[in-house]
Amino acid sequence: MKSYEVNFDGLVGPTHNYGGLSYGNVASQSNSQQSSNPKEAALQGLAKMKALMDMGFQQGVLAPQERPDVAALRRLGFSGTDAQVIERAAKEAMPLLVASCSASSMWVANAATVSPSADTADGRVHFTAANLNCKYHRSIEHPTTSRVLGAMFANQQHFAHHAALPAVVQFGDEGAANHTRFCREYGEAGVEFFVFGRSAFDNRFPAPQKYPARQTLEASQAVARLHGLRDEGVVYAQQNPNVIDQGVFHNDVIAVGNGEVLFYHEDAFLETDKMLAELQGKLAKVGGNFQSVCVPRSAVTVDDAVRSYLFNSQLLSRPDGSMLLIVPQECQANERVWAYLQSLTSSGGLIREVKVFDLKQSMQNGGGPACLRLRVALNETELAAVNPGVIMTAPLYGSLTAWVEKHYRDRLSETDLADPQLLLECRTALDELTQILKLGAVYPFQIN
Ligand code: SUG
Repeated sequence: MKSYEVNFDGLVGPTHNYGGLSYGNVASQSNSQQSSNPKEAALQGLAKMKALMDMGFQQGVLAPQERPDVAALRRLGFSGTDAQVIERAAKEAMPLLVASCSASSMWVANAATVSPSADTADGRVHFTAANLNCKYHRSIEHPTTSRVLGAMFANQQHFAHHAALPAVVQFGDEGAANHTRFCREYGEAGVEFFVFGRSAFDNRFPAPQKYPARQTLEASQAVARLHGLRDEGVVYAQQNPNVIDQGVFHNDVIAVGNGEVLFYHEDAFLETDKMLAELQGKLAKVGGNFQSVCVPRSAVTVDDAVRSYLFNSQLLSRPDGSMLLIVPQECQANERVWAYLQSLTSSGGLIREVKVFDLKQSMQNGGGPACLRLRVALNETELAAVNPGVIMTAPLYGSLTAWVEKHYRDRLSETDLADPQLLLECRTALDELTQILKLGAVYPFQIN
């Protein structure tokens, strides 16, 4: 049976703004308080989806969340009408209002961890929504994420959904941003690679000194158990705490994998040789030939990687077996990174082509091409069971761009977030979106 990797990209929501909310994420910190352009952000994301679809890749779309999150503000003690809740929060606790307005659900690599059916004990595709427990503005995403994923993958025979792990720091889980899967074919059993930043219960593992390690070993292990993965199909590795302290807040800022290939920076991991040997051995057991491409620090520094997001690229398999790398334009702007990419694609290896995208609006909050997509490997039967409303087509692209043009502002600054009108605009837009994507009622304002 045919199988595919389907990229579901997060559609940027109408409140996209630069709140400076993510300590440890260099871009989020350095662009704090700048005014944003939500319309441009959404169109940049849609252009990437369209381009991948036009290149023949399977592409889907994942809906943004309801923001401002009035229900979250109510849980923090703000009361009255929805407009009063927003006005009071603006007056008494602006940082909480900013957090409740974040469009961070666009970075759907953090929405969930997904295991394809070929890896799981019950032969279903498993999803565990990420608790994103490290940052308040992201910790409020998972209930809606679960409802949206449930509406997209609504067939119990093929899809199993797990609620987010307990919302405490010991089980900090950032979803697919710290998870990669290696395989020969997407529909065949593979090796799932979980990368953690620290251990919550075992102090033999070193931890970063400056910035938080968002993903714990214990969270990764819990997800592997929930999904029914075999020990022989799982490899755990620790992220180098020194690179977390340099701004590598997720593993997908320093490594990306696809098929049988891991593309990574020399400083990405601890005990790299042991990890590579385990990946090689376990992939060989399912008939795969593991290959790694290490980018030396002499060619690209960790700082270059953080600024350019070289590794936050999408590594895609083409029908002839070669691979294509989708990178943000910041890679072209960095001389060393661009020179490295030229040498990589001309070296006769598997990665033959680089395509550059302008995702500046998202990049300025630390989200590159890979952050914006959730990969779901599906066989033909499973793909047919996905809600067809969320699969990208030329008409859907047309509807979504028209929807963005109609509803989105082209400038948003912190003071705009206090405008109750923004809430009404967002709800009107999202109500229409659920009809376009045929999701049913998934937002709190549609349910309560
Ligand atoms: O969680 N930025 C996101 C970026 C997530 C990128 N995702 C992956 N690497 N997979 C984060 O730090 C910034 C929001 C603000 O500051 O307004 C933010 O949440």
